[in-house]
Amino acid sequence: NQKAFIFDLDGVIVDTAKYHFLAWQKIANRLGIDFTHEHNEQLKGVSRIRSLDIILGLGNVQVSQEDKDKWLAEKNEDYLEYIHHMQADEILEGVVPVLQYLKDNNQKVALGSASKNARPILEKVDIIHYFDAIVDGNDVTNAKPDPEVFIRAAQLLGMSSEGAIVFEDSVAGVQAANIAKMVSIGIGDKTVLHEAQYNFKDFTEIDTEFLATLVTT
Ligand code: B16
Ligand code: MG
Repeated sequence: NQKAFIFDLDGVIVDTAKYHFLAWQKIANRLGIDFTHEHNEQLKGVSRIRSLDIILGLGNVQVSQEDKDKWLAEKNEDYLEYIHHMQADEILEGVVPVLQYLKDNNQKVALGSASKNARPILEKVDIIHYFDAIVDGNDVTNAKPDPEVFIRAAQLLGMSSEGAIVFEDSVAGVQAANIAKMVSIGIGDKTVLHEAQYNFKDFTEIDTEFLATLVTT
């Protein structure tokens, strides 16, 4: 049996959410908007543009399109500074053994991320070779919870959407997987990701027995 296994990036493979937070917080501060870790939860899995709109909404601040473009560029420049220093030790625990198991067992592996910086991050942490296909924020027009990113990933793998398996840390991403009729696996807080078909705190909780079940069912 061969299945399509699709991984989200941020919060699933690496914890880049902390860098997104720091970069957005600087922008928010300069706009005079209070931006906390709790607010940051809303930005998970959400596109860059939508993230800025959410932050502006928090402060009830309105800016011109020109200024928006400026803030988006500044945020990304700052974020790139952070990810420039990333190394393989920032891959979240348990991820590589799962990727290795899938490779060893002839499974198809893809990335399905909202980030436009996905490729350089995978290269930085040196795991890009595990992926048979990559679909990221540069390739899609509709953001999660729209299932476009995952459907395209399955297509690129030459596999059908049905039966594909998605690992996600965001509510929007779990919803996207469910809409695509894929198997949704929530990574993180079970109460937040209660719409997922399966829940795990992190990849250290996923054993080969479970992966074997996914492959055969
Ligand atoms: P960028 P994922 C998402 O990545 C992040 O969760 C989200 O916080 C971020 O705004 C989005 O990527 C866009 O990222 O600014 O790098 O294009 O979780 O879908 O891998
Ligand atoms: Mg994510």
